Amino acid sequence: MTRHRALFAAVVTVAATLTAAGPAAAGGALPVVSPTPQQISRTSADVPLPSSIALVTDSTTDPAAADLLTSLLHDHGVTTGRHGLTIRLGSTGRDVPEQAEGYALSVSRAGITIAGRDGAGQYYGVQTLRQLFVRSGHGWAVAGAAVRDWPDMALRGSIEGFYGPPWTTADRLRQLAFLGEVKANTYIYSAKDDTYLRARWRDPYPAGELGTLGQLVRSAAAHHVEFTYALSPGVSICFSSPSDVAAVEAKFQSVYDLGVRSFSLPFDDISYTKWNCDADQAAFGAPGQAAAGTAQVSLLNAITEKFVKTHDGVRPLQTVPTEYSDLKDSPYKTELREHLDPSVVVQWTGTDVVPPSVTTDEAAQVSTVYGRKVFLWDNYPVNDYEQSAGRLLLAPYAGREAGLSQYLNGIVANPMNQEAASEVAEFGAADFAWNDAGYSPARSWPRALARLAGGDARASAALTVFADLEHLAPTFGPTPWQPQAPVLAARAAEFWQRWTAGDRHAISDLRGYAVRIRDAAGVIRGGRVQSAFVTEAGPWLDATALWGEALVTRLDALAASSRGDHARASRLTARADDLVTRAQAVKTGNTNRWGVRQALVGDGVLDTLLVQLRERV
Ligand code: LTM
Repeated sequence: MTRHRALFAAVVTVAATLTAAGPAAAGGALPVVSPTPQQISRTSADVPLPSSIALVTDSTTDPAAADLLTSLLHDHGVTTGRHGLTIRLGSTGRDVPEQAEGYALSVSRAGITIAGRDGAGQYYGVQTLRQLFVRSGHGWAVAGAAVRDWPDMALRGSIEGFYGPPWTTADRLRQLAFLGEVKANTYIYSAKDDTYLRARWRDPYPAGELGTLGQLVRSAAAHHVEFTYALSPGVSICFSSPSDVAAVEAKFQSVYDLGVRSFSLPFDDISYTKWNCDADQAAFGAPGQAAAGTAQVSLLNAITEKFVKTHDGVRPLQTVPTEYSDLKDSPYKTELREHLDPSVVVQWTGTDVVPPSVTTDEAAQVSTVYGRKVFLWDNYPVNDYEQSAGRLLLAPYAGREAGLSQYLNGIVANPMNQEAASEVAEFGAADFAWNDAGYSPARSWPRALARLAGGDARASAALTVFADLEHLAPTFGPTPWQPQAPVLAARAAEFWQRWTAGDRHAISDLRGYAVRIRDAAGVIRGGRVQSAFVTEAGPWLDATALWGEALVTRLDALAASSRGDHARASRLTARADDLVTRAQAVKTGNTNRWGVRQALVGDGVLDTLLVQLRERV
């Protein structure tokens, strides 16, 4: 980041923070808007929303933005007509940022104006307006504000790129709506176990499958999300075979006809130092890294020439190289750097498959190695590998350095097999990709949880307790990049310090938190939390209730023994032992590559605390 830009970003961030949180001009603090806008300020008091407004559109108005605005108004009891407060929606207006997908929004008693640089900008302006609605008596008002906003990264969203059961159509439809809501514009369809994408990549889609894909493509467009179709032929392709190249084109054509305009040819997780046909040996020489690079480049360049450049509206082709998780130059990477068409977008996962962090230095280095800005395939919160077995990954999106937008052309998060649970981390990834300088995990994470809780404050607090117990973010090695249960661990440490100093009141303080753990599942299930999340998290919620009850019971046993009531202490210890056994027996469903496992809850912290407490009784 240049010094000027860093300074500007810092000023904007401070301004946004002050206006969102502190005392402001007439009307007080603004509601929080996510992703964090580049520029937002309070300009007037809240504007009451009448029962009817005049919606002014023109030939530049984006249909998806207009639909979203109309349903937003409708949901707030407002009809659109010719009279009342004026709302203008289009691509003309003063102050519109020059960046693609940017928008300017102003709300005052004179009216509301949303002017987008393009259709997406208009749509994002409406998504911001949605967050400025505030309760006013029995009705609604809109916070008086001026916003100028644009994304820092061109590509933002998710890649369904995990192993194990692919998402259902309902999951994908929910994901596409979610992406639009958080101003993310990319969904890459690359499920490893979707047979038509990888194992049977040559086979044409049956009519039913095509129908479902068409539904997803239309839904993506309605949410301003680019549906990127990723075909992985590397497991069996003969690179030098004209019929295999034609098979790739035919598969792309079949989804182009459904409206797909963005394509990828990933080569991750294949054996690239052996050929799938003898003809490749003749065409590219003995198998090896450099030869693999040449063969892949030949396909990527051919598809760019024969398909991307010959079809209207198609975006630059994307790929995932076979070497995608390091910074070292190699004969393979040299081939890509020197011969791959410069328009092809290259993905990279960081310095490892699941890196502990991603820095600007690393991103700068990798762009030198690949000869272009790269597109981060971020393996968080994916949970398809052994270290993640039995886990939901609900920690914040963190460890990505501000300034990455200078070196990356985008970020897509690889989610869990559980779609709704993935939205917690994805929310942060979208926030970061929109405004990396303004991003703070500590601010973004509670917003992600509050969103999941449907704005229900009690459920949001319960989700925070639950997410602390599902906080561990593993790497491919033994050391996690985010720790398990940091809040509970800190409370346990404080408890032992006080206990050792002879403070017996420490028990009741920790017991208060144990009750919150015990009750979290009930509050989440009884609150306004997204129902898909409640279903997905079912086994972990069941286990949490049992672990929480075990902790409450252990603390009661300790209290009894410290009062000298040993009979009660021993009864409670036996009961807690039984609860621990039952908690350990709760299994995940068979919804992951790793099959049925123990549903892990606060492991390494909660179980350790229970053992330590038992020893003191
Ligand atoms: O990360 C990449 C590029 N490929 C695969 C993913 O499909 C998989 O989900 C992750 C996590 O296990 N690891 C990979 O290597």
